[in-house]
Amino acid sequence: MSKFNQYFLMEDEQDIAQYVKEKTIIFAPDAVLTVKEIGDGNLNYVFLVKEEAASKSIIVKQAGEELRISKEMRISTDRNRIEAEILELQNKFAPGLVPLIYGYDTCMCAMLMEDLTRFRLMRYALMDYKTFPNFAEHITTYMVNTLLATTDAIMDPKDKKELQKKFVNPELCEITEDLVLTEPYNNCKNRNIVDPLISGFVQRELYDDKALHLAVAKLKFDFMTNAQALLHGDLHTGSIFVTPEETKIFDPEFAFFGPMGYDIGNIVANLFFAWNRGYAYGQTEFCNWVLKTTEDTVDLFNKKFLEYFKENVNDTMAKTEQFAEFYLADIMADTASYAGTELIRRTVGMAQVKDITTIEDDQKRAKAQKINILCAKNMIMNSKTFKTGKDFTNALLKAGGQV
Ligand code: SR1
Ligand code: MG
Repeated sequence: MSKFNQYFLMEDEQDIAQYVKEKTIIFAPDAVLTVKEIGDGNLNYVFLVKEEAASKSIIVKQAGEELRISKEMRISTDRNRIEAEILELQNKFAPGLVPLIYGYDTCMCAMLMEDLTRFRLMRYALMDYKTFPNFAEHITTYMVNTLLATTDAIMDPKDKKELQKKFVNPELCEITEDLVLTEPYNNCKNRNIVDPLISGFVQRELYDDKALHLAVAKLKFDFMTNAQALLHGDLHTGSIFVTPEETKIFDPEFAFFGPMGYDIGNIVANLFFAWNRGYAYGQTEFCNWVLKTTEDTVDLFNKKFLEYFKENVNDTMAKTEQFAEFYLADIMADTASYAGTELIRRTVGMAQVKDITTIEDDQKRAKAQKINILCAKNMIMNSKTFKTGKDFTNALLKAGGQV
């Protein structure tokens, strides 16, 4: 019997080589393979498998029962199935913008996917102040096509409910409910990581601010109950591969039906982390590109949303005049709010971002963290006033001027 008929974590590179030979028709039994673990996320193991002689390569991604970020955290390995299935679906909605999936193995909780190692992880490229002229165009097509297409306005509500059954994702949603929408405001599980230089600021601005707690409590319950669209669920710059020409969005294991502003807000916040790093290191040209890209992302999303809505709306009541604009205004308010929660959780929560943590100068790092928090609070507390790209970048620049 094959050793791969019972789940175990393939930590050994020889296991991976044997696995792909046995379980795929891509490599012959005598192929000479090189295997390298290239995973960079908090959850899974990712291997690059290459057969140099035949110029073939694939990626194997396996879900472990314990998370990489913390051995105490155990979540269902079914997340890998969710990821493989949603990527196949998204490839229909947004062709060319997600990696190709070659197969999924329910026993080993492993998926085989297209090798994208010619791309760079966007977070690291931004940390080197690289710019990507097509990014706003690509990410807005991806978001409009995957998010709006899975709402009740466009999709047949019965088909949508069938999809909802497939993408119920309680354990990964719980991670977000805890790490993004609870702990940053009270440290109730004692897992926050607060830079000592800003501990007084965090106490005052986050832990003691009751009005903020109420606003975030409302957001948490919106996240848990508003099954608006099929989200990526963790759409940060570590879930995006880029080249100067192309963009691929991957790693949608947190996918579920939720408020679409959560995805859009994550993009905005992660662009702001890149800006903050550039600002700390005096990279003016790069910072201007980030601001322009944020504005283009919001404005193009609005434009493409209304076009897509007009062309594809099916629900009779959703065709009512001004409904699309009303729906979009709510999405923009959610975008501002969830950009705020992402900025805050990556600054004081358990899972932080290298854009900020690697700012070497203590004072500059503290300043970046304070900008994140002040900008976030403005976006959460005044979310309904956020409509255009400039509204978002003005909030960031205003926070920068206050610190
Ligand atoms: C315990 S997992 C921590 C974070 O990593 C993932 O990428 C998600 O962002 C999650 O919140
Ligand atoms: Mg991830």
